[in-house]
Amino acid sequence: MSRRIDGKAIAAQIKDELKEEVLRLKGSGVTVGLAVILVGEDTASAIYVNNKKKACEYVGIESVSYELPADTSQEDLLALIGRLNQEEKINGILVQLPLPEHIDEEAVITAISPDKDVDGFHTESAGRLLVGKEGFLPCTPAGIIQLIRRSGFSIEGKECVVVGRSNIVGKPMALLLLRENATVTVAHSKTENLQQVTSRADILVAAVGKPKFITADYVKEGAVVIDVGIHRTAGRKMCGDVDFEEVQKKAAAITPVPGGVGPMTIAMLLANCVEAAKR
Ligand code: BQF
Repeated sequence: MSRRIDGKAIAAQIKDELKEEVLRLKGSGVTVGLAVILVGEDTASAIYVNNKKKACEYVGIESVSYELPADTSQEDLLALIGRLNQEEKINGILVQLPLPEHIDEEAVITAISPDKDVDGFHTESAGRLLVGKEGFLPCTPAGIIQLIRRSGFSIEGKECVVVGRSNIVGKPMALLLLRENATVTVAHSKTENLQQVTSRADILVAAVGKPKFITADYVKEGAVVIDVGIHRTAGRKMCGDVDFEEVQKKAAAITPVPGGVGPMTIAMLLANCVEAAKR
């Protein structure tokens, strides 16, 4: 039987730390402001944006939200970002992804001032992470590092396998683990003998995008298993990329879905906003 890593509790602890810091900043005349932009009305995106706004309110970050119609032109969106880049009271700008088909996500993300890139998706932020310069870290991978550390596991020297190579999770996750002095393997949909590769992992990060894809056969006895996936089953229950029931019998520790990585992503967004205001 394994330990369940309580992401919700660890995120709550981080939010309480941030709340105090926001209060301290207010005392010295500094406010923290986040602009949240949502284009169209994707159901999941609306939920995520709502989670972010509520979390901001909790820690005392002033969030201003822009909910734009699905047919908003790229030009109008870029113009809004241009104005927010100039606004002193806005420390962070978040554009909720995915954007409607007719909008070029890369163009939108790079329009955000790197100083306000609290999602850490700008090529400038990615470049900084790659070469080891200070910058905003993508929230999900940064949250996972915190989750592992704060549950008392060490990363240095460990064999880590990341399954998935997206710009938002897989690639930055690998870089952050490397920065923590882990030995890192990035596996993906074209990896041969995937089970053999993942079975080497002391720390396994699953960002596959397929419900319950990681079964016990993919996991080494005593591994720490981090589940990045979020899926909804036919019965409206949530599940991750990991078959929790099966894998928990074999792992030393495992994150649940919900209540694992998700809340940490939100906590790291808040941390980036506070950092942006301090700089
Ligand atoms: C939880 C996200 C995929 C694609 C775009 C708490 C969130 C989720 C789950 C949340 C996510 C996932 C977000 C839980 C933000 C994380 O209790 O398990 C919070 O709001 N997330 C997003 O903004 O965009 C996504 C996943």
